[in-house]
Amino acid sequence: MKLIIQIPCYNEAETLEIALNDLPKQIEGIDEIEYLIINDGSKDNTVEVARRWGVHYVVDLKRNKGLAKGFMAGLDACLRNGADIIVNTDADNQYCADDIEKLVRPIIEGKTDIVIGERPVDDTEHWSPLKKRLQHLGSWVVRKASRSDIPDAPSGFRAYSREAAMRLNVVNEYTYTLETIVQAGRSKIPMESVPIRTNAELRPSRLFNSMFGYVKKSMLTILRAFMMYRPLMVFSIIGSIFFLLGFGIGIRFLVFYFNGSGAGHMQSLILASTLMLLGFQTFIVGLEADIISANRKILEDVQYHVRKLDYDKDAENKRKEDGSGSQPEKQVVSGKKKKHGK
Ligand SMILES: Nc1nc2c(ncn2[C@@H]2O[C@H](COP(=O)(O)OP(=O)(O)O)[C@@H](O)[C@H]2O)c(=O)[nH]1
Ligand SMILES: [Mg+2]
Repeated sequence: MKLIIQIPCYNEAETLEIALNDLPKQIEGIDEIEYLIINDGSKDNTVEVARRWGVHYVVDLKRNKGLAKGFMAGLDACLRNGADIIVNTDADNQYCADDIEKLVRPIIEGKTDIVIGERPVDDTEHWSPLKKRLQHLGSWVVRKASRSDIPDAPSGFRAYSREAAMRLNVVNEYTYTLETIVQAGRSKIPMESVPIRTNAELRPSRLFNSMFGYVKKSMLTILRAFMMYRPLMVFSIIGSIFFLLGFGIGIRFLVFYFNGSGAGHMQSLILASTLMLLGFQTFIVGLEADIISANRKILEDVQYHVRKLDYDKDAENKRKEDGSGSQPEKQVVSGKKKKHGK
């Protein structure tokens, strides 16, 4: 069984080596551990630090594409290189690397496909009370949207089985953490959480630099992900609000009308019919979105089978290459193998 530990990096030259040094070299039940970094257009010498340390793979994106795209590019490379389990951790050594063992154990034992590390949010000293409350609120919304019981949704310390990684899709550009939980929950991919430890802060968070920006982007991401899986419900709620508002105003008009003063309330009649129409139209849009979402499920299924063929073939070739004793060139760019001059 092969484990690849991936680290998304954006200008992480200062802390990456500390994070890499802490990574486990062996884990019971795992035959081989490899290390991969995703360099997302860093302006510093992140790549040099990683190469000097001896990571097996560097996914080198020339321009910054954001954490979500970087994460997916990493998964792609891990799958092509034959990972049976993929662990994601941070370059700022935020997570206690010894707990990677706890993350992978339920997958090795075949109990689940995704394991998410639960940080001790309330005991994290360098977080403000507001940030702690927002983390809890965000996780609660994700639990509702995904119908799961994951206590710490924004945690980036996770393990995925090969099967689960092949099914994942991220369309937003901000973060993969929330969307993947909604997708896994709604698609009924087995998922569980284990408590993990965190380390002292080496640098401030890059993703949580503005409170307002973080909340806005997170809420939009969750709403969008939820709408992809339950569009009819969302549009029905919005449509009902318009319709009921119009209906109430219409009743009010009828009361006036039957009391003989209907002529003075024409505006109410227009507003009532406009709102009711709007509500009805919104419901129809919901039906259309529901059909699109059914198509998405079919597309996801097709995508899974195409990925399986593609990735399994690459992984098999890789195994043969490794087995033949030749030293394979392991540096990769965007998931594809790239030859480097010596
Ligand atoms: N690929 C990629 N990774 C990023 C980007 N921004 C941050 N990261 C990485 O994502 C991880 C989490 O970032 P961090 O600032 O620690 O956020 P936090 O853990 O949520 O507070 C780190 O390993 C960063 O290097 C980005 O734009 N692209
Ligand atoms: Mg971090």
